[in-house]
Amino acid sequence: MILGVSGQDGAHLADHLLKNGYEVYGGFRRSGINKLWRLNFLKIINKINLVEFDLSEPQHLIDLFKKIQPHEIYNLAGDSFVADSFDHPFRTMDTNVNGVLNILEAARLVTPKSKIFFASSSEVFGHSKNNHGLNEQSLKSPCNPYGISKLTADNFVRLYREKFEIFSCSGILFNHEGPLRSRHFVTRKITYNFARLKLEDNSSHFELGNFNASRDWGSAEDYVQAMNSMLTLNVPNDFVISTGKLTSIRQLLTIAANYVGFDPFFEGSDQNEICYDKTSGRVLAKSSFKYYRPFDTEPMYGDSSLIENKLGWKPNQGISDIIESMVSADLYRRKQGMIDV
Ligand code: GDR
Repeated sequence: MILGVSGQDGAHLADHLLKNGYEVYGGFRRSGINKLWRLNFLKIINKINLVEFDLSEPQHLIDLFKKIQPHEIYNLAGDSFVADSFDHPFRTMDTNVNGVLNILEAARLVTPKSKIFFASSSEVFGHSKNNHGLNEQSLKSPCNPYGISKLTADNFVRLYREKFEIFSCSGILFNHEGPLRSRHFVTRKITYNFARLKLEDNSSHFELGNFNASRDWGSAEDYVQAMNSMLTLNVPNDFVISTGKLTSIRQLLTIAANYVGFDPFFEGSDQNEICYDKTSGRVLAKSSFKYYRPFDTEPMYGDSSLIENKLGWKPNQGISDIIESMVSADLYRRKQGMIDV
């Protein structure tokens, strides 16, 4: 059972589980009905048993688990946009902490033998002093409401594991991207706009925040495989899932621009930086104060040696593969006029 099947990770995980012979129940929120485009894009919508769910209703989850009796539960639902969490701290805590607690309680009462995966985040590390090569033991010091909500949820996941012997574990996921990413996130914003700039000669440039911002970016397709393999263990454990490599926004722009045939050239700095096409002189992207985060997380990268040693998982796709596949999907969907928000 995947809670949050309509999101990027939910769709990829459903696809992965179906390919491995699972019967998949996909939980989606009533308000998410218009977001099922990902399942259509992967051509799996008719292979999943879709069920409505509500993380905020404990009794609803209890009834659902009673009816379905899931062997494995993946919680990929919740608030995921870090910048928004400053404007909605209560909602973030409610969804990401109470939602997790409701799942743990429902499983404890109804299906105590279910194995449960929870999606946590590299944002739990926040302002760690040494933020290079972060692993399961590194200091956790979140610096935004989203990171605090994820760390609190991780503590409940561990508590239920230790006190109630529930098989519950957290994947501490660094950024992970792919063609099914929503446009709120910077990688997809870039690939969506380069497809637009490529297909429409007269279209205008787009704006981003800080070109120097960098992240440890992996592939969502790779990361859902790690989630699934974590539930094959006999004893649950939390794992960091990352690539160990940092890439800046400027590098992402370069990869996407080259892929569609532009010759990217950067001028200026900070909030005045501009990315041009050197050949035509056309402005492609500009940095703008509007998209700067007042409290952005410092660049950090992970160390996934533990999951590699214990489960043999390691990332397959590099950042160029990921960005190129995203631009390619955006070009295709734009040409087809498909809905993909
Ligand atoms: P993040 O992803 O906050 O790391 O969270 P996002 O893609 O939003 O930002 C990554 C970095 O890019 C910078 N940036 C911009 N970001 C957005 N969205 N839009 C812009 O125009 C822009 N310009 C620059 C940001 O400041 C930031 O430094 C993701 C989510 O998937 C979380 O749910 C997950 O937990 C973490 O990754 C790990």
